Amino acid sequence: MKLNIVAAAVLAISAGASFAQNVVTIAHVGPTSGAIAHLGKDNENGAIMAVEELNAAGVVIGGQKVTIKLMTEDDAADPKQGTAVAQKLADAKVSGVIGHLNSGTTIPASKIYSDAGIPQISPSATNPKYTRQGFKTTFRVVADDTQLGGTLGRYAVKELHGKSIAVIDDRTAYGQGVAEEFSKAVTAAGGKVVAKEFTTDKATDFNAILTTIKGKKADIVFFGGMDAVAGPMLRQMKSLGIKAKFMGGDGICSTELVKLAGDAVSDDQVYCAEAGGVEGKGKAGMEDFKKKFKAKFGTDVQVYAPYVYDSVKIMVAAMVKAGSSDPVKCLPALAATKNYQGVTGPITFDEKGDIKGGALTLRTVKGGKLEELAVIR
Ligand code: ABU
Repeated sequence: MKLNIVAAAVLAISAGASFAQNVVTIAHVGPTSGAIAHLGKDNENGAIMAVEELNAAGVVIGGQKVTIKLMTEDDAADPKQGTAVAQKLADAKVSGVIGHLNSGTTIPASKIYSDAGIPQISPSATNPKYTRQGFKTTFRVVADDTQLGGTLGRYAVKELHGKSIAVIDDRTAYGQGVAEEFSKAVTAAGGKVVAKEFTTDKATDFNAILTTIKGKKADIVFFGGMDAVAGPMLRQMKSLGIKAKFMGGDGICSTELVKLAGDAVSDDQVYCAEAGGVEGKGKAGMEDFKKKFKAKFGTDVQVYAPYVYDSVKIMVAAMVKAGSSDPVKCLPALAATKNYQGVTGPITFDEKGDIKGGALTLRTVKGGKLEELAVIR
């Protein structure tokens, strides 16, 4: 009998089961290979930092001291690889998933986590569909593309006084979605979209679409996509003599964009928005996080590492509150997260699992650095 219990425990550990053990396994998934590996690694580092801090402080779940184990997986920003990783994590019966980074991987993976009953918090996927599928397992700690595209579209017309606006997207769930919301908001604000072009998230040559846009005399170019594509696009705009302002969502709002675009960017030419933001006293906490992050990893935060950090801590706080890492017990506690004071600001989930009253941070590039213009709610 004793032997059977030991054997069962060993079996559970080798199968990756993480509840009812003194090791609780949480997974992080993002693209740590490919063109946006710098963003995936940024997110992963946020998870590593949170887990190390939790274990150093000590975590007690249901009266038992536990160690949080972080499983890190690479989805390469590829929907197929994303679902393969999700199935692997479901089979391993992880207690929770933080990720994925891209909407194009997060949305298909969420069905697998939902079927397995595993709670998932995305720190960066902004396509609204993610939390609108009726799943009880999906949570998001950032604003969505409706808010991002809508705010940037209004800003383009009302503040930047754009008259002829060109829109490009990369045909991903994120790029296409944010570009559509941007276009709608431009039109609603009385602006004119003079060109709608598209590329892919792997393209490197944009001369044909940029030449079309030049012909339409666009004064603003909006790009729905990621920094890895936006950087070379900005360089090609410069070589074609296009002096238009360049806008994008959170996918281009990274420290890497400035490096990728190099001297192709002039001051006040690029405008982008991060799908979150802190104000007032919250700023000191964020600055402190960024300093600790740089000291630990030797690199600046790209965009979403602090949101991953908060996501891990919220997930563990829900387990502590539920007294169990069993997703069945933890999920209601996670859904009930209210006014959690994270480094990214206060977090309360609405009935869909979205952050209530999420903020945006509008930024521009000045002197080769991303500078904050405003936090908008
Ligand atoms: N939100 C920008 C990057 C991630 C995504 O939604 O695809």
